[in-house]
Amino acid sequence: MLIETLTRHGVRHICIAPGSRSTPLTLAASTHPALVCHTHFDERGLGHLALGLAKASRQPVAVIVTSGTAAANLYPAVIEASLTGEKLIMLTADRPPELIDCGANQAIRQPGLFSEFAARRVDLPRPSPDIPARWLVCTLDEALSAPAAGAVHINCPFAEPLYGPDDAQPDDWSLALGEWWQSAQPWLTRSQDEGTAGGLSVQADWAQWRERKGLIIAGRIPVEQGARLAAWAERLGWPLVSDVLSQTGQPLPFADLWLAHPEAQRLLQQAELVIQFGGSLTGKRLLQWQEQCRPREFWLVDPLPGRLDPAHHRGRRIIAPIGRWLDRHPAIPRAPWAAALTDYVALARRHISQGLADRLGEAQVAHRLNEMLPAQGRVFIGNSLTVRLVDALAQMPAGYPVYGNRGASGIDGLLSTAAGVLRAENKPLLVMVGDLSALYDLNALALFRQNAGRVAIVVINNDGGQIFAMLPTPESVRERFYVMPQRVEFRHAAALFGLPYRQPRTMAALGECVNQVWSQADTGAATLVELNVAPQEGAEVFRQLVAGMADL
Ligand SMILES: Cc1ncc(C[n+]2csc(CCOP(=O)(O)OP(=O)(O)O)c2C)c(N)n1
Ligand SMILES: [Mg+2]
Repeated sequence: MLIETLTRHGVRHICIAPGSRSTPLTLAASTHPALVCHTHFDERGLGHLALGLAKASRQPVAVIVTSGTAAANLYPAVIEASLTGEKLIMLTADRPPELIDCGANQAIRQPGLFSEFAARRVDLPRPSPDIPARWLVCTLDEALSAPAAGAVHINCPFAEPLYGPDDAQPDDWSLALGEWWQSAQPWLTRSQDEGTAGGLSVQADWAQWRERKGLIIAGRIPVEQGARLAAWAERLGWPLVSDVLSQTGQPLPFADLWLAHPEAQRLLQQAELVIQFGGSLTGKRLLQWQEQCRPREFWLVDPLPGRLDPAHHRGRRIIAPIGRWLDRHPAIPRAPWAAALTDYVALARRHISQGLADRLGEAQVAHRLNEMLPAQGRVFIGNSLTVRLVDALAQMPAGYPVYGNRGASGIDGLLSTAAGVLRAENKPLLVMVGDLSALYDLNALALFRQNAGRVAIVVINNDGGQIFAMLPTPESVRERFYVMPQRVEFRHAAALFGLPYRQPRTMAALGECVNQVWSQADTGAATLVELNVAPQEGAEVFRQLVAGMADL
């Protein structure tokens, strides 16, 4: 019944790890016709797999794990979802109360395990005929339809026997729900009267503001809204400075470089209104500019609650879906007021091509990323240097879905999250991660053995966390305590999981290699592509590009 209730809230994907205590949940999920079951033996990866599925499908995704540390391993995914808003439903099987705190095996205190990071929490009692079924569906419906973004934690104690009859056999207790079983609706539907204007308030002074000099910052934005935002900004004649996850097509690309130019900064200071859509800005110069700008008004529009503005601007925090907000705030055609910015973009573009030698390197790969993207595909970009270089040096096509984990920016579940993105839509997928990130989540390669879409996993092996070579880490201890080079070759990892492996040595060979993946007849296993690059070169080239930009 619990599993049936989930489907009434749009759950289609459910991720299951092995365990005995979770048997009633697992068996109910496995026989439910509306559910696609995904499995993984590692709960940390499983949580991230669900996160990726939720990102790309935009639906709530459920997870089933057994009791003990299995449940605790979902923590990183719960935290990431709390920051980026995906709806995850974590079903943690538990022992009944009489087996807690008394030395019973695999029994820990699970209620409240995720603390403030769970958006909602339901501590179920053990199943009992004394508690009516309508209580259970009502309680779950209420928790699952709550507007809070992030993970719902449902702790489910089960006493033995665990292998008895399940939901599939109707009994008097569940039959008490009557016609609910035949319907497709929740027992309790929830609606909130959101007031006037189609549930969205309009900024009363918008008609005046749109006549002035505005500037738009685009952070992380859902894919179909990025291109719309770009069109809206263009009509207004307002510059749009966008992050790698903005999906806007970055009409003014390479912002992390051209913002290093003092004249470009001065020009932007003329903006009277700055509107930021989406949080999580990646580029250092953009973050710095956003922090120090003092427009007459600063608005931040995003459906997620919370401030989302580390610079604590005085202004308006507007909680609204971006597309609907744009509908309510129509643009009027105006001539661009900062047209000279395109000169700085051109300057940055020339500066990049002059600064990058024609050989295989991280910065080169980032700059030419869109040549490698599969048609109608998706790209998942790992953290650390990878995302910074792509943010600064690439121009992603408008509306091309770009994914990443930029909430808490962990390197602990990137491959698993990418596997979730893949499984949500089965489109071709390019994954790009650093070597330590890949090692961290190595057993996620088990999720890439059988795929319905073509996949290339590009591991940029610069021998350790070379982001730390870009930061002012103390040189004497940099290698030992920060970079931690592992001197590994990923050929062996690919072999362990039976994945095809490539190790291109030139940019041309890399291009050929990924194109081969996109054009191969069979899907099947993902190809692991290892790029061995000079360890500190990516960080160093980037540092030089930024430094040189200021002098142009
Ligand atoms: C779970 C987690 N632990 C530690 C960090 C801190 N951290 C950020 S980047 C990084 C190094 C990543 O190395 P790699 O994946 O090789 O990327 P590179 O720096 O070489 O681009 C570390 C340890 C983190 N973000 N997440
Ligand atoms: Mg690295």
